[in-house]
Amino acid sequence: MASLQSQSDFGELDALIVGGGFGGVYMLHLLRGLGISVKVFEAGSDLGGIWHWNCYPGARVDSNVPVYELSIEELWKDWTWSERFPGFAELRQYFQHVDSKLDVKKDIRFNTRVVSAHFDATTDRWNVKAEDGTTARPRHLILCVGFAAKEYVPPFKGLETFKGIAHHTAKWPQQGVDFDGKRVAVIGTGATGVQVIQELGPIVKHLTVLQRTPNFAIPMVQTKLDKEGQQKRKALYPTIYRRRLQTIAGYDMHPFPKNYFDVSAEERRLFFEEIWSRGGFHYIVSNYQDALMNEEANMGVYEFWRDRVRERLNDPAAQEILAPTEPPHPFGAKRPCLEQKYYEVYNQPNVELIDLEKNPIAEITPTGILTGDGVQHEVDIIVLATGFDSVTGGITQIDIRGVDGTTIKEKWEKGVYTYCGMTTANFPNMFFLYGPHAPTAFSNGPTCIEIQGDWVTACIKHMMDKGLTRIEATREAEEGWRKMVLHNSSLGLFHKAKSWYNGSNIPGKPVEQLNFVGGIPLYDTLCRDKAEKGYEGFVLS
Ligand code: N01
Repeated sequence: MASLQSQSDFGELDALIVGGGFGGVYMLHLLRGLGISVKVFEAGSDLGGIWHWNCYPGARVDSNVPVYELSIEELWKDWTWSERFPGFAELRQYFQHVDSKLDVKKDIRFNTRVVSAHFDATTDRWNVKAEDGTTARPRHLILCVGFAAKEYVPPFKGLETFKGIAHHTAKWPQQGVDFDGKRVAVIGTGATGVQVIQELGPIVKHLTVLQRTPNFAIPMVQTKLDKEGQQKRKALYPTIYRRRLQTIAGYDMHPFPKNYFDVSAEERRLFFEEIWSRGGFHYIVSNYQDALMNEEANMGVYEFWRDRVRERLNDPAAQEILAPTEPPHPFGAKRPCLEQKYYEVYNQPNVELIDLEKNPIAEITPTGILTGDGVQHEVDIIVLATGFDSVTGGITQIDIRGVDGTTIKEKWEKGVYTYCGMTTANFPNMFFLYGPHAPTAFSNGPTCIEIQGDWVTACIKHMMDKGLTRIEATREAEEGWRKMVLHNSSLGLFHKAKSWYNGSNIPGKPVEQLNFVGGIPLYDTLCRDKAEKGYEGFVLS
């Protein structure tokens, strides 16, 4: 079925969803079930959200299947993956499978970037405009833009003068880039940079890695999956999906119910070896329950990681840059990523590692990158793996104006206020999924999205049943939610790292925890509780 492309004024809708990734597709499916009029506007040319935009070399999910997929039986019952951690191409195929089952595209307008949404208090509707002039007047505006919809390119002096190819990873050309025989620089070693580096190191002529802060990357332990094995396990999928909701991060793993110092050094060693060998996020999520709370315990967790990594590096200088004696921040306080042979890349003769902490980028020249030591690194391609204005940027980049005309950007200029991590006062009938003050960064995406999608759908149904046209969080309720989010975070070590978790990766952005740290079960319970109490903290009319 072809998607909507011709109509430019959609008129009054019950709901408009922005974004066609996991969140948007799930919302569309649920809202159709209410029998209401609902459409999706998606900036990209196809389904997938983050998996549409992120097609850089090596792009792959750090969450394992089948927890990283929607729990809708119609979708999982005859879908199989080829790997435990699928790459972007297979994730895109999954979205096409979703369309073949749920026929979602017929209600999605692609190539439609929403640029403004103004609330009209006289009709309790949103006036929405897209870049190409498309308009709609939905009752409910549901932002499913993900946490990484606004990429960040640092203001490197001279970047515009570079004569080779330079792309941010989130705007990677869909047709790909030819790396054959090329000299490549990668700036940034977050989850994205690590994936690019391990993919390109073995194939390019020369690779220059420019690292500011080391990433505490842990082994992915990728495995091939076969169809038969997956089919056999499908009887367990409903239980697996139910258990996602009972785990702190919405996966299939729990923190170990003991403190680091409850056991002997030998016990710890054995335990670390065991969770290390499982791969995935086990070395963080399944670690001792105080690993992210107690600095001494955290240091022990770091040291085991450091020593494992150093064993894989031949050069003592590289060992100190990539896995320093003293960590720059607590282990896990900044997002570690999963790697496959990442560290071995630095043993290759064609790979050069630059420590930007000691030798920063002075400027980008027409033919390469000049570092502070006066050395010009000649390159043909620059990969900007420099991250995102995460969690809030995808929302604040849209001109969204609430009841009194204030924009969401203005409202969140000095700090984020949300209620239940899905709504914010002065912006009635607006919901956001996988955004600020929700488990977002600390959660498996589909788990968080399903909790929120179910909640928003129940809320809209409640309003329809009661003949209500407006719901708005109160200022008091969002003050309370914000306090709780910040308090929970202050109990751990998260504030001890500069990270996109807390906005400190973006110059000028307020530095505060942007995510709900309390875990999936608590978040789910709190949101349900508000609904069960008649939408406590909201004004409905
Ligand atoms: O972005 P990042 P990312 N000069 O912000 C460096 C998800 N993701 O795209 O650490 C030089 O983590 C910056 O340095 P520093 C995942 O949740 C998921 O890698 O600030 N360097 C850092 O090294 C992830 O956490 C998958 O010192 C500069 C890098 O750029 C999130 O997306 C795959 C700089 C940015 O790292 C974001 O990851 C990939 C400057 N001026 C990503 N400014 C999956 O598995 C920034 N940097 C789904």
